[in-house]
Amino acid sequence: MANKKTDNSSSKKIEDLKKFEKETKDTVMTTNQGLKVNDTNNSLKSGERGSTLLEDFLLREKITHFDHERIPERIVHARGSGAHGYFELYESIAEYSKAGIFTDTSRKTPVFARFSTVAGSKGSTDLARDVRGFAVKLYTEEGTWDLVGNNMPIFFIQDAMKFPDLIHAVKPEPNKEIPQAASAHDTFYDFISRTTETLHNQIWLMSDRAIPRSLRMMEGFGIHTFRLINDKGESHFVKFHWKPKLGVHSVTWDEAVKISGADSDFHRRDLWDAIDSGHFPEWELGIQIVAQEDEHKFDFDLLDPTKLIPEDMVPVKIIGKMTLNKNPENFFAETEQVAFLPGHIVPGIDFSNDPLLQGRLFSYRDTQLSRLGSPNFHQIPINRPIVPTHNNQRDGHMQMDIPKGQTAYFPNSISGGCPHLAKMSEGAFTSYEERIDAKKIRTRSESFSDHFSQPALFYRSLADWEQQHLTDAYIFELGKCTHQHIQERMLYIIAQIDQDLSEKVAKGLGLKVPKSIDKPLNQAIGADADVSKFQPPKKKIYLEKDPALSQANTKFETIATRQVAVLIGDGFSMKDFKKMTDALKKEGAMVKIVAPHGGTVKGDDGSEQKVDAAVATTESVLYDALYIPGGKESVNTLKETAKFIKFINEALKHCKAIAADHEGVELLEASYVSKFKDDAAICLNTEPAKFIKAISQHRNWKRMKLAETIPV
Ligand code: HDE
Repeated sequence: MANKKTDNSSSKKIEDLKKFEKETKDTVMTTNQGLKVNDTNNSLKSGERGSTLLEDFLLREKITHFDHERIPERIVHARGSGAHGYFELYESIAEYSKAGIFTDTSRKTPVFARFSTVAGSKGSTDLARDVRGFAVKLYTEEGTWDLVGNNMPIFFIQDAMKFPDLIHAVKPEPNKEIPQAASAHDTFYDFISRTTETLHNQIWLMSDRAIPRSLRMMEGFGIHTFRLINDKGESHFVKFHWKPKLGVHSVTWDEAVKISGADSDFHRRDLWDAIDSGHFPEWELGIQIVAQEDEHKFDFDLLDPTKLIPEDMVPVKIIGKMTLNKNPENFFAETEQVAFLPGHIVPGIDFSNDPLLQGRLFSYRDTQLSRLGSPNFHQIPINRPIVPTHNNQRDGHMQMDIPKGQTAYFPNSISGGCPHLAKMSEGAFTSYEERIDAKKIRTRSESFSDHFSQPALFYRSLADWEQQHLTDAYIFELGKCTHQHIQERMLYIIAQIDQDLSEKVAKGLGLKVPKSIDKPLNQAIGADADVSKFQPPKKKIYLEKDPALSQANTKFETIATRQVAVLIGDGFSMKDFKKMTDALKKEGAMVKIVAPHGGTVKGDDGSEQKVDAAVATTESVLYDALYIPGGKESVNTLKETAKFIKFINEALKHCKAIAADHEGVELLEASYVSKFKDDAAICLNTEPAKFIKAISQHRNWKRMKLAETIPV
């Protein structure tokens, strides 16, 4: 992660946005017509005690605007956080793509990225168990390219036609509007258990990927197979990956639940603070390339969006990097109004026939019309490309441009034939000429029928602790279902992925794994289809494990931006404090002082330290690690407040790194620490280096089994 405090965020897009920015500093209040206003507190009345006059145009303007401030939230991905940045290419991939963004290494392409949860409303919690949206708008010299992906490499369904069913099943139930931002309910599992194509994304949803530690610590995937087209018109299949420089890390479910109460803006705040403090998040862009002639060489169909290409089979080639270096100036104008469309592509990139992707190409433009209210949504500052646009589209609500001239049609002679058509030599777009010889048919390809092999590959590839988290998640989610027939059907289906996993989940639910099932497994097919043709076959094993699927194999290189709570009261040892916090800060960690009260605390040398949070206003789950320096008086004061002991016990339970020096160790002894012998992440009177190493490992999962016995 880059750490540049200087503002180098300017780009063609930022300059463009500046034209629309409005300062309030040193200005006089006016109406929207520029009339200077000297009272915005009182309406115009007949007499001091009213009544209010209809004449009051100032009241009417203010209230009318307020009355219409809200626009519909996104039907999915309503809650999101965005930031500006840029993309740089490491090396040209001209052999695959003619896109300028993939051939010109001298470019710094401006981007705007938006990360989101899927199911919850705009005001829901960040730490919901959910897929995260990972949408990137790349303002290229050849037009805007939107790569609208998720933080998981596959999707729940294979055909766009099923999207409304999926979303209606996961959203709050229509009679009572419960639960908010949660998949753990009857309607979701009713649908899942009858639509086995969902199982792969479903098992990812049960994994730690669904509760990221930070938006900066998650991968992004384009999911669908796309095409890259080179200047000879040749096509290669491609999958896009964003790999975070900080590695892929998650919190535990117990933390997620508690963070939702302690700070429901946890991810949004984390992204904002990191950029604000100059710790710019970075992701590398990777591609998996499959030659045209290899389209059918896999055990799965490249067009099936519920399948990933294991990195062990086709390695990810890293080609560039995205850096986010500027927070938005205004949430509504930028993050809320940004409109991503998978149909926004540039020459050198093209679609595949993935039936999910094809449906998305319709949906995103359509939804902007009800969300942003006009076909001119592309004129909103955040949505404007950085290159000029010219065509004969005219008028519409909120038209911002003033197109000149007598003609708005093509061909014309009056305006010299302009705007004239672009030649291929001028960089015109043309669709890849794919040969198609087929009958028109409403069906699902049988090559999409394998629904168990990849969920099983994912489960096998996980580390023990990840498998445990996933099992617990299934028990939690299915435990929230009130219909036993739904739970049992899910158990039968999970057993097709892994018998042992299903047995464990069944135990948690107090049920048995059924030996058979009444209805066909996959009911998501047409009424007149030959049902037997569309039932998922038994799982195949074409790869034992894919290491890239486990977070145990991610990067553990840095403690930059990790939040370290330092627990101190008056009289803390300044020597211990300085030695440890200097070392932590040098590595880029964020040191936060948590004390019995707000204001300042005094060290044993008489100097004062500003408190970041009084213990009553914060929670252990908001930090990655904690440190307690020595100082008799300080430690005695901390011991008097039970919340400090809870703070430590929760950090222990969540397998976090903990360090203490001198008398600080006594405070630890009041916690459950004595249960943990030889724990690599409990650093008592050690050099800072050991603590730093432990924080960089994210968590000490070796502690997990024992930590579960801590009753907090
Ligand atoms: Fe979306 N999706 N989606 N989706 N999606 C929307 O568009 C849709 C799908 C994704 O930060 C909507 O502007 C259909 C896959 C992201 O603004 C809507 C289908 C993937 C975002 C829509 C899918 C995504 C959306 C709602 C099945 C990962 C948020 C608001 C064919 C590759 C973008 C909007 C942002 C948003 C439709 C499936 C990712 C309704 C019909 C697969 C990241 O148009």
